[in-house]
Amino acid sequence: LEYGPSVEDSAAVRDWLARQGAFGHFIGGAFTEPGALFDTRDPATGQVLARVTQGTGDDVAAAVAAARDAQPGWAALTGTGRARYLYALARHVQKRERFLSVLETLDNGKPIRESRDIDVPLVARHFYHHAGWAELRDAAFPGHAPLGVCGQIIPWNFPLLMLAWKIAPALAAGNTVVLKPAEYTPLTALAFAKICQEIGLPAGVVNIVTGDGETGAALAAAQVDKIALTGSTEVGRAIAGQLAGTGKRLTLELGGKSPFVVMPDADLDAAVEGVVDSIWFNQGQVCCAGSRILVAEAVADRFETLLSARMARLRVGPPLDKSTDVGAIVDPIQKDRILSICRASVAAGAELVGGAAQDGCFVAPGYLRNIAPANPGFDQEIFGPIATLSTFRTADEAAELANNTRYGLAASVWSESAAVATDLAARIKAGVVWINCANLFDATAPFGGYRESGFGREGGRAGMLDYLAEPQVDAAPEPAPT
Ligand code: TXE
Repeated sequence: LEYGPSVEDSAAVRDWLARQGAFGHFIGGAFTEPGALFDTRDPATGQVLARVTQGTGDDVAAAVAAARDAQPGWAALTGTGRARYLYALARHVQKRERFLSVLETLDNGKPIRESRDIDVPLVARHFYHHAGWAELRDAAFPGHAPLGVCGQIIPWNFPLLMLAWKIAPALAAGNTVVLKPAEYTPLTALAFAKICQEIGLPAGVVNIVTGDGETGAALAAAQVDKIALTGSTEVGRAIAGQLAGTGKRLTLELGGKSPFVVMPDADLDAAVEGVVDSIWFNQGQVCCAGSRILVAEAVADRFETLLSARMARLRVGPPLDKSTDVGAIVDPIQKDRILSICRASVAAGAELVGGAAQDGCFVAPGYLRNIAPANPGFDQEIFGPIATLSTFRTADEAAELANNTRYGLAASVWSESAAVATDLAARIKAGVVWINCANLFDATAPFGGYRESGFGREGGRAGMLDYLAEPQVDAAPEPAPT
């Protein structure tokens, strides 16, 4: 594998960061003067990468005002007019893909292979797809109007991809946006702001305000028409309370504890690879990670032997190294959180295989076995590279265990029989059920949850509808002449 970003690229990206000095917000098409600053660090080394502005209520208000001013002009463009900008964003993300994937890996700690081959290509794909929706909007959604100004709050696990999931449909529908990236990973959003300038996106259509949860709360309180959050269930609950009675639209994409069900007739080698993609991808910091492995008792021993052998071959290491499988956890706080849920699970009777804490922000892949549904690790989102492993005897029991959760974001079912797989899939309450695969994403497929995983959909037609207002119901039509 002699292509792709290398350590030399990382020196170029660090130079670029050093030249920027401190970052202000991106408001009305320009970067503001930096204000009170906070550090964003490389979790793999602990080094400060850049200093970024903590957004105040006034900053948020200025960004919302810029978005408000820009919205009528943006909505008045033809669909083809808006599509041209979305295509340009997609092409420029592709043009800068090496830069963006190195920057993402530095700020987040994910393996470069993932940011290069998954995150950044999916970002471009998302903008291309939604350029199509911009052109189709009036034909596909007659009478629908954009909502206006959308406030968007995103997490740190897929920083640029979550930005694309939020911004692309909002713009395609004719809205303008104020987006707040997560405090751990603001850098690719700021690089994206530079791309908006580069393609000549009209000022105020995209505004980026950096900061922590206080900035997010200020955005939810501002004069916006919609809030879209991807984040923790706790923050989702707080924002839902804050918005109650305001008439603002809300979509929430929150946590999960998704089942990964291995039926007795599954291809076990393939299922083990599925686990790698499911819970050891992105250090397990994935809302739809298949974090609860449920395996048929008849094949459980064989499956576990294959699983532990595969796990031992995963390389934990420097995220910029192309041979790394498991990179750094985003922040020491998240590492502590992972370890504390593991400790509580072991104290409650589970056995931890692998999963050792390592120096710095690293945790080896692992899984909790002998874990009862009452164990905290069975129910709590660990959000790290640690799965749970339990067994079932019948398909009924598999369905019951799969649904034994307060979440409902995703599930994955493994069987060589289409009938067995589809029967079980239909009985699992989750926004997406993958069969013989896991963590596959596409811009055409709506993504979202049930229960405490949130509501609203992102991607495809359903995702567009969440950025559009229902058509006005006209006065009763004239009665037909008799
Ligand atoms: O999330 P937060 P955290 C889960 C996961 C993880 C846990 C904690 O289990 O371990 O949450 O992560 C902004 N009003 N997920 O604390 O706080 C915040 O600044 C408005 C799953 O990092 O929810 C950031 O931009 N905004 C999840 C965003 O919310 C607020 C991804 C998410 O941060 C706010 C992330 C407030 N009061 C964590 N407080 C997923 N669904 O993938 C914080 N924010």
